Amino acid sequence: MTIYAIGDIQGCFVELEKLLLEIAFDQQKDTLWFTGDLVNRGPRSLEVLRFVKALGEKHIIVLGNHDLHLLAVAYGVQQQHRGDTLDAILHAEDKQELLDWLRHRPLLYYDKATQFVLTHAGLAPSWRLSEARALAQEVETMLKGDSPEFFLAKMYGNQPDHWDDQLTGIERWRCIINYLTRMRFCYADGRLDLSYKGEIAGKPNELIPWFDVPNRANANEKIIFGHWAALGGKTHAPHLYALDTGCVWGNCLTAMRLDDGKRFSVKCG
Ligand SMILES: [Mn+2]
Repeated sequence: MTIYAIGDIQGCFVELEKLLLEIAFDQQKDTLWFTGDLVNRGPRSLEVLRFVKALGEKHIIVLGNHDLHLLAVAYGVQQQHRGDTLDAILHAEDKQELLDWLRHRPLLYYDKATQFVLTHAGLAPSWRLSEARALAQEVETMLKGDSPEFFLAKMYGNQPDHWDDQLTGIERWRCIINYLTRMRFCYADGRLDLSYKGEIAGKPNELIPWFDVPNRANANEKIIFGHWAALGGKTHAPHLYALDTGCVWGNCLTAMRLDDGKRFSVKCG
């Protein structure tokens, strides 16, 4: 069995099909992991959702910020943003099945056999893996519950921006979601900055990529993540595998074979 991890697709279904040809994907033998943000901004989110769901046990996906946004819009607690391309899903006859499947997906996946960690944005610098897994599960429990709309309605916001185990309720869950699905830069003390989205080269002095925060508690973990197209798939830090190569922005869609780290890419368009 071969496992491939694939970066942010964001509705680029044609490129996903090309990438699967490139890796000669065999549904009988291979498993696909996805870094999240399956949907939005690109043209064919509905087909991406249907395809990934139909993989059944041959896939793992962790939720990204755009996937959570889709859930919030679909449950009627958030408006679509300018540039959103979620309409086809919202009008699909299998909409409810797709949404139910999506809200039962994890925010963090840890594979015991390979010891890889998969999350959309990364892990808060202060979290050990065991803590991160427990915190992700707190949010997953809310999403899977009977009334996800109450939770989704209060999910949005940049505060609190610093993890503290004393946080409770929605503030605690929002902080967990922001670290797992929206994080790029932090301050040296691990506080999140959610405003600067540009290149590392042009960043304000006080900001540090989350994986470079000093004394990161999870620095020995092998972490696969997406979300950050401006990295171009590269980090200088060991054990970190950045897979968002900006397909929806006209760049590439990338897969990594877990066995040997070999990467496969297809150009967008
Ligand atoms: Mn994202």
